[in-house]
Amino acid sequence: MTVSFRTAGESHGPALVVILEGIPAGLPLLADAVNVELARRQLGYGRGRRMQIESDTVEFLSGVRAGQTIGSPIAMMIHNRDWKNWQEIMDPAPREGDPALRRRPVTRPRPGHADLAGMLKYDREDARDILERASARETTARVAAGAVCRVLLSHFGVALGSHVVHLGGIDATLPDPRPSPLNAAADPSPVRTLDADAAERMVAAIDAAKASGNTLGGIVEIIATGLPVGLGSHVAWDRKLDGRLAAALMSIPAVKGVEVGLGFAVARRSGAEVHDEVHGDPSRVLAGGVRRDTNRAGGLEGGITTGEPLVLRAAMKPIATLMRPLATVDTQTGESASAVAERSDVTAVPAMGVIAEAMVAIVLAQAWMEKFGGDSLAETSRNVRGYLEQVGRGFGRPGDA
Ligand code: EPS
Repeated sequence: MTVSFRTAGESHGPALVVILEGIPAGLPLLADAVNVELARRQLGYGRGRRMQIESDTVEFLSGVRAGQTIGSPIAMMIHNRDWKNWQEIMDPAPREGDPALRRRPVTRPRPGHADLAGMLKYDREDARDILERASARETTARVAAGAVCRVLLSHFGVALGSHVVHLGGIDATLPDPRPSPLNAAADPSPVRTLDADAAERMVAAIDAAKASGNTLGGIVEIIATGLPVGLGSHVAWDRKLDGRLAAALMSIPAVKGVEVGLGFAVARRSGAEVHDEVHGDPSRVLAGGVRRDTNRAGGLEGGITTGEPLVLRAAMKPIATLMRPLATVDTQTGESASAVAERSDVTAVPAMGVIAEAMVAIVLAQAWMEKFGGDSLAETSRNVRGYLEQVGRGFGRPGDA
């Protein structure tokens, strides 16, 4: 059994739901562990009024009893408070007088959004049928699934964090080493960055973008520590963990690029400036009894974790809803028009970091359960202990027969 999940729900529908499978029985799990992550996702300077309407909390519908998982699918629901304002427009049942009553169709698709390609593909005359699901509101349900995966990983000493390294043309100066725990340092910042001076300039850039009806993108770094060597595999393309992490991050709305370790910079350096030299170090059990001088590989070699911190970056384009709209075509008339300008965010880069942590947690939990298996937490723990005993023995020492 591996870990899998599926979300459902529209941005202005009654609720978002997610079903998460493959979490072993016996994992202590309280709603608070999910709610903390949902709250983190709602923060960040540059969000629109919607975040004042919502106050996301999870309801467990199945899979958890008396504060523990029971091995069955974990179904979670998060209500959309804004739904009360959209009941007529989002009503699943036809209403008298349709379609006139349900007017306000969106026919001026936003360049850069799923609106236009989605309308053509799904043969819909109202872009709302596309944008409701394409909305980043859906990431709430992913963060809920990621929060549970995070609880599983943290049981084994794996910690995840993220911070904003670039926003709207402003680079943060990065402390080396990064603070630990990372989120305790990043979360208090209004833009989740570790550089207070850059944060001020980022906030000013967001204000300026808002004043001119524009939007901003940025880059976040995600770090996972405490992983053992050996998650993922080199043996098949779809088992390589770097590819799976990149796919998961690229699936986040508006993410357009992913880097592992040095990322694109590797192409400009020689081999001696890219690869991490290795020495024996029996004290480093998680890394298999070795130490690397550097971690330019970002914790992955051959699609397998090395036991060094996993370091990823995700780049987000500016949000496609501009209050000073771009040129588009009106799909009802075929005439040139200005794109629809609905209430939205100026930037959601700080939130994207939280969502990226969730996606990374889900992929790592998948890889964890593939590697160690187990229907109960006790069984998984036994398997982890046995494996760490094996790799912790290091090289040049006798193993089991
Ligand atoms: C979004 C547009 C805004 C954002 C929304 C994503 O929502 P609305 O159209 O209701 O103002 O606030 O993000 C969320 C609701 C959220 O929870 O992150 C979009 O079009 O993607």
